[in-house]
Amino acid sequence: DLGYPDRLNCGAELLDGTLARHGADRPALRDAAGRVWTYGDLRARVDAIAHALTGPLGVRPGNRVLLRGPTTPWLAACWLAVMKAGAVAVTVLASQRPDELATICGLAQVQHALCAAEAVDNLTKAGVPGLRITTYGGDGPGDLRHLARPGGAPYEAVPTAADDVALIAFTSGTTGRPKGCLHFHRDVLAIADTFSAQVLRPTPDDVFAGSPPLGFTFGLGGLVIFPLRAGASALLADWGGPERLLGDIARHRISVLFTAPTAYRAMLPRLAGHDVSSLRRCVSAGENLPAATWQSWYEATGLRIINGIGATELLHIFIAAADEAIRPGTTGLPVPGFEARVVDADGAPVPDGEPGLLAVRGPTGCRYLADPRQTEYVRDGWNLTGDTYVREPDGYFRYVARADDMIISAGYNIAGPEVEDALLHHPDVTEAAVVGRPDEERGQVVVAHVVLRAGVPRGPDTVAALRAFTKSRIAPYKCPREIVFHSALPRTPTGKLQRFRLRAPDGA
Ligand code: 3SK
Repeated sequence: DLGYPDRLNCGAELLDGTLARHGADRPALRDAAGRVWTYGDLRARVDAIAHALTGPLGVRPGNRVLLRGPTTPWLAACWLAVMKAGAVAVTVLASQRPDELATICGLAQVQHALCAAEAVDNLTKAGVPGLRITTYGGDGPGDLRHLARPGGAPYEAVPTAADDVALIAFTSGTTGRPKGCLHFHRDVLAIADTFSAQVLRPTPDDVFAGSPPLGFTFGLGGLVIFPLRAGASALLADWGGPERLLGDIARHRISVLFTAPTAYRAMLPRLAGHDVSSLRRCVSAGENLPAATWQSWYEATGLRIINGIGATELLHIFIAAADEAIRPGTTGLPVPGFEARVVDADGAPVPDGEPGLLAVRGPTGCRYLADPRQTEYVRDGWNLTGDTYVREPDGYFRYVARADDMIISAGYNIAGPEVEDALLHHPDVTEAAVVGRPDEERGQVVVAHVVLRAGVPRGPDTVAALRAFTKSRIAPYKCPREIVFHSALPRTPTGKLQRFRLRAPDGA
């Protein structure tokens, strides 16, 4: 029990509560150009937006407000204003196309949108009936820049109930079918008071940065909710590639980094020449972190990546480990406040050491927005994440594969990620995805899709070298029969690998 009162507004807690504890003059958010908003500046902007929302824009508590734009302090301010106004934020990715936006607006019954002026075209093209769109960061008279000038009266947050819906987050869907997940005001604070406070343990002097967008709850938590709850600050800038992130780490003295395994791999060969000495915490989630990536980062920086598994359904990370508790190659232990277990197809726990489906429950539990798949993914209060895991006898949870990604070849069960980890230990491999391809004789055969380091030839010698290397690390029956080279692997807008695309007959 996190002991929250019945009346709780997460926006007021994150902003007014933190400001009362730490003062108005400390830095809160900074943008890509290095402009800093103190907590006082942020509150003035948020309160002005909240007044505009509930005044001229006509937003009422419970109304759904779509938020769309690149990662900037403005977007975070809009989110906080929606929270304080007691409305419901529907967060989407800036990259989402008109059709996707129309679907989301329809499912979530969105009435209003706050949209970065530069991103408004696709939203207008979505043609959502009755949607009232207000831009920010533009010049027009109806833009929030004019409607919400800081300096007016403070905005008294709407006294929402702790279990009023604050946020509808859509899963990016590794299989292309998004689902809307409802989260309460108390859930927003719960992720800060569990994973962040108890595993990450930030201090008010920390400076956060990372790659996930705010339309992905990994980013919203790691770059807005966690720093604000801790009285710390965050750089809010779009992902501009590994060089840019490394430059930002040095320039802004970033101490807490949130990103995904691919970004750690992409930064590794570029570390020389960049000062990353300000980093003290590196978090990886969004995908399984192979032991090879953890090890290489540790050898290059001396920093132990905090691996975690999170889900939009649970809002943020629910299994992780930090510092001495880290066991590379495992995800870690349930975050305090969460319970996890490994179950069979009927929901019965399987013995330690045996693979099964990961089930989790905790303070942020999952509720889908009117989706018949609720019963498929949530059983008896346990959320089935769709991952195959093993619970080791010491209680650590080890990732095996996405549940539908197990390869069965000639009667053997093969976990693609184990083969990927073996390939990633090879210095010429920068990305690997291993899938099964139907085969008359064996049921399936193992096919590796690989991105090579720049300049490495894609010929048969490389194939033979990679196969021999893999065989030296894992049992021969797990080794790829075929290796296909790519310049990039297919990913969702939030960076998750889309193995289903690689399994398609053309393997595109
Ligand atoms: O979906 C994920 O992988 C994730 C990871 C960490 C935090 C939140 C999410 C949604």
